[in-house]
Amino acid sequence: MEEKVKALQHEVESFLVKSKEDLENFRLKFISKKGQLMSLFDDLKLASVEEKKKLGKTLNDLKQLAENRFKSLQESIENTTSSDRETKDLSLPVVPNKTGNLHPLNLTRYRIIEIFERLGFNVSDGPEIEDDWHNFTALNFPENHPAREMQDTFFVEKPARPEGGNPDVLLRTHTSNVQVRLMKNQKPPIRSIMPGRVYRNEAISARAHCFFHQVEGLYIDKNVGFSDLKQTLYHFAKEMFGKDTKIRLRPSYFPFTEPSAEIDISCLICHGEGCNVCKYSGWVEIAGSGMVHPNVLRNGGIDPEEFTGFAFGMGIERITMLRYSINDLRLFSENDVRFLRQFKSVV
Ligand code: 2U9
Repeated sequence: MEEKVKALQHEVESFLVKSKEDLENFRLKFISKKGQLMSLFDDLKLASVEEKKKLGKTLNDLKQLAENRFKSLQESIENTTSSDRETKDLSLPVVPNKTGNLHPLNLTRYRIIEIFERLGFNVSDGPEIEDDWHNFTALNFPENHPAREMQDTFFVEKPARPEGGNPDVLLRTHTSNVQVRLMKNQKPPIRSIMPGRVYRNEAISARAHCFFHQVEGLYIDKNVGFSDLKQTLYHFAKEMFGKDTKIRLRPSYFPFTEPSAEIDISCLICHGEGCNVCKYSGWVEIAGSGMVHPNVLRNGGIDPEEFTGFAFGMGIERITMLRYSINDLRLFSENDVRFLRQFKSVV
């Protein structure tokens, strides 16, 4: 019997418990009334008085040992969930962390910057909260131009005079304010693009938003002509949309350029055949442009007799929508990861 007790003690100490089932087996074998330990207590009843004296305490100690070990095994099994232990294969390769990716508007912005930087343009930045002069007056907007109305522009201050009139501080409606500041601070040659956020007092829909992003460009030097404008935007269109892209210029009007032209590219979807993206015209508009108006050059401190320049402007949202076939402007500002995860992280 002594040997049986010793063997059981060894088993209690070395019994391996890795799961809840193992723990239950431990309980059945060493703790439960029908287990091996209890049957040794039954055997002890039949032993001699001498043996009872000798083994009674040993068996009680073993019972205590089994109960203590059961408690500590139970705690450690509960702390490590069975799903962790039984479903994780530690030999598997590590699952890569899901890193974020660039917003599609940034992908387009970086690509536009890349194209123009290769043509020798640098990138300029300026304030989003602007005064009337830099946003409108310097750009040859007449006093009564509709863009200056409250319905079109977000004003930041209240009217200075009680009788009304527009306040002086506003959220810029285009990035042209940066070009005005550039002309004031830098002598030609100026060859710069201005990407940035602009604000207009518009109701939000699939086709319009109260804020969006533009890239404008300005090139001022001696003898800059309309052919430079045309060639630059032709090159841009081919780089941005593919080498088979055609461009066409349509006459237009802006207060800050004269002559002015809208730039269309051949439709990327139907290649000129006609589809609902190009409204069956074969062409889609990507930018506005023109030769900088002499009044604007003068307002920027540049002599129009000595220097000429061209300027252009495009909506980054519009270019991105054409590039990725996106049909709703609101997707850009909703931050829905199901939309955002569709774009790769490389420009
Ligand atoms: C200076 C002189 C000239 C910038 C220009 C446009 C034409 C134009 C629109 C395109 C789509 C705005 O985002 S949009 O709605 N822009 O059509 N912008 S020429 O001309 C300038 C700017 C600054 C000093």
